[in-house]
This record gives sequence, C-alpha cells and structure tokens, in this order.
Amino acid sequence: MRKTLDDDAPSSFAENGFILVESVFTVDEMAACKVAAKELVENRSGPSGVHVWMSDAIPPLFESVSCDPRMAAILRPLIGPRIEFLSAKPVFKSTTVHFASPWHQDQAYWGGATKWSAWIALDDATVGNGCLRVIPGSHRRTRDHASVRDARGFVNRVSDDDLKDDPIMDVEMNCGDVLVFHDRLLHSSHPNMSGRDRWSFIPTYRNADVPDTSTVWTTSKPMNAHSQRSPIQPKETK
Ligand SMILES: O=C(O)CCC(=O)C(=O)O
Repeated sequence: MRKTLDDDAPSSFAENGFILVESVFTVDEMAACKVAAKELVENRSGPSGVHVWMSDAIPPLFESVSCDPRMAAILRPLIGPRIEFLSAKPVFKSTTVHFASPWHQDQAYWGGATKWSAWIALDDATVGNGCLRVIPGSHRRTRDHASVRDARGFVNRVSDDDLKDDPIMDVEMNCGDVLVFHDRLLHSSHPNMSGRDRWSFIPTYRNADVPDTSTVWTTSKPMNAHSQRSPIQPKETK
C-alpha cells in the first residue's frame, strides 16, 4: 500500500483506486477538528453517524481542512489542476454508533463523472474500532447495489456474498493520515467493538474540466481559491 506522496501516486491510484498518505495533518489539528465535529454533529447525525455539509454550508474550520494546500498537493496529480470541492461529512462510530458500514461504491449514490473522496482520520482507526475496508482495483467496474432501508443509513449496498472472491484489505490508519479513493472503489468499515471513538472527516471533489451529469450538488467551490487560507488553528481539547 502506498504511504507517501511521490511521483508514482497517480499510477498506484490508477491500479488500486486509492492511495494512503501518512501524517498529512498533525494530531493537534485533528483533535481540534474532532472537538468541533462532536459539538456540531454528534447529536444530529442519526443512527448512521453520518452528517453531510454542502460546500456553501460547511463550517469554516472544515472548509479549511477540505481545501488545505496539503490536500491540494495530494489531489492535483490525481485529478488535475482545476479541482472543485463539493461537500464533506464527519462520519463517526462511538459507544452508541458501532455497526459495520455496508459495502458500497459511492458512485451508486451520485452517478455522473468521477469523484474523489478523502477519508481523513480524526482518530487512530484500527480493525477493533472500525477502520475502512477496501477492495483494491474494484474501481474498474460498476457493481449492482441493492436498495436497503434500515437504521444503518447506507441505502445502496453490495452484499457480502457478492464479494467472497474479492481480495479485501483492512486500512488501519493513524490520526492525521489521509486515504484518497475513487468513487467506484468498493469500501465498507468494521464495526466499532472497542468502546473508543472512531471519527473521520470525508471531503469529496471533482475535476472542474469534466462535465458532470450528477444532480446531487448545486454548489461547489474551486479549490485553488482557498489555497492561501490561514492554517488550521489547534484548539484546547481538554
Ligand atoms: O467511515 C466509515 O465508516 C464509512 C464511510 C463510508 O463508507 C462513506 O461515507 O461512504
């Protein structure tokens, strides 16, 4: 698995559908984000632990993270010079939200042109507390999704039985690591059986030069417009 950003990142991404870049953000920066995310969404996310902010309604701290120059440096070689930031979501598993997120391709939710998302670890993520699982190379084809409505939220799902011949990879990450993934990459996450939090923050982007028929987003922000933003301010967390 790729762990540093280098010239091979685009070919590794093309082959696997994701890249993992370690230590993009500091632990203090992630702690500040987690405190803010807990204040803003912990009691508003419902049983799925997911809360979505569109680009015109996202709190400034989280817009700064989404459009941070370090994110732009990772994304530009994969997406191109003109990147649009679309939306972002804190996703958490805690002592009250602990189920496994079901297998899916994000594209089943939004269609249209390719989108790229970044899974930013606000906590260390392990098999025990609900890290992501991915199927390398699965971004090369679209899978059928069943429509399921239950308390877990994720309506579009690929069943475990359909994946029994696929190579499944656990993606354990340290706080501050970033996994960028293609919107056809099959992914799910482990349940959180640890009694400890597992928070992540997931911004989504597209290439501004590629027409997109998706109707999910009515607003977007050019990423370059934010590259001069002030750095994320760590906040007292105790
Ligand atoms: O972070 C997780 O547990 C899963 C998130 C996810 O799959 C998604 O938001 O598409």
